[in-house]
Amino acid sequence: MKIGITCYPTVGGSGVVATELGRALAQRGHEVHFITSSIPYRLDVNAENIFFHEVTVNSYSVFQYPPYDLTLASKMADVIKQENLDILHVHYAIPHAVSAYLAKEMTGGRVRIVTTLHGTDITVLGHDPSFTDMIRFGIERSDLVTAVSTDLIRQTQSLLGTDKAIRTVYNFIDEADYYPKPDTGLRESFGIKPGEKVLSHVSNFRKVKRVEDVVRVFQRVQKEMPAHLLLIGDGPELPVIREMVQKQNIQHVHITGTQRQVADLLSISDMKLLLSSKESFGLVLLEAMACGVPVCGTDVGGIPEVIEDGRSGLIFPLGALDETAAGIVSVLKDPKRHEAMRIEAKRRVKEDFHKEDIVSQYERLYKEVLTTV
Ligand code: GMT
Repeated sequence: MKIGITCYPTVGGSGVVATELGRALAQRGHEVHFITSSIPYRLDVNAENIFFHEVTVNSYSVFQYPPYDLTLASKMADVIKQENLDILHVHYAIPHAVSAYLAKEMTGGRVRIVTTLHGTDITVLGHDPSFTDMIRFGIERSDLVTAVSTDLIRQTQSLLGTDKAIRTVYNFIDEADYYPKPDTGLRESFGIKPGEKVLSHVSNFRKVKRVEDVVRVFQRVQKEMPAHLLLIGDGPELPVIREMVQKQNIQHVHITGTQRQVADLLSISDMKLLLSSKESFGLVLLEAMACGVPVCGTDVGGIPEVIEDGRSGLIFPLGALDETAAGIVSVLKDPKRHEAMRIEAKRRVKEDFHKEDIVSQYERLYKEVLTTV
């Protein structure tokens, strides 16, 4: 098949999933055309069957704002015609599904649009009345819609009032990148002594990630055992967290900023925390689990579809900080239980979120949508 992919190319779960999917499809012999504003992080444009079409927005003095969505639609239409695309798979309804619809109309309507919902377009923008109709339009005009969790389907249908069929296709990670890595001196470089426990958090530090809760839980854990906290990533809330740590003089918090070698940092962790107030899936959970790290999350969005409470990790109500800390401490104090969770976490990623299985699901959906009129 000839498949176009549009995503936000910067670091972020949706961009990572779209890129990995494109790479895997290309390895299976499909021709994959990325239509994005820059080369997606992790994409090798020289790889076989991979093509990159840059969306360049020119700025004209008549426009107060450069029209990215229209430029994208034009580029999509161009690539659909030139490359004779069968499928245009867009990640995010807004603006990508709407631009894709325009491009389809501009090119005679043969191409099939597949839209994958990742969360923020629904759970944040879906609440904004000025966007609701536009998101619904993008979804309803797509030939096939998938969402990264069943909870996201439920939220989409209830927020937008659409009865469009949406299929769950879970996210996956590349197990060639995420596996338990040997510690080559990282613990020592952070001053972590043998026997001390390590908690970690990876995110883009947006408000919904509730990183303050992560730090508060860590403080509670520290009262029970010597522990360190790795805060990995960057984003708008990072200065707030930095100030919190400094003002309260919280010891053993290591703010690493954005890191390329996240698997190495995860591999020295004993538990990974994702205490978000909104989270459609939580790709970072899979990354940690693949590195053999049990995960602790809130009972929010798609998180309970990823973590099996008590087996591959722990789930607690949002904001239940005492309960969360007590749960973490009880696992960390029980080496047998912790080891069982590590094994279960790795098993779950391999068996239930396996890359090849998920890529095959997308392939089947593409074939299905190509045969329906
Ligand atoms: O979490 C973010 O802020 C980034 C966002 C993105 O666009 O990458 O993540 C969303 O998509 C990921 C990939 O499907 C999911 O793993 C994240 O759970 C989802 N984020 C939210 O729902 C907040």
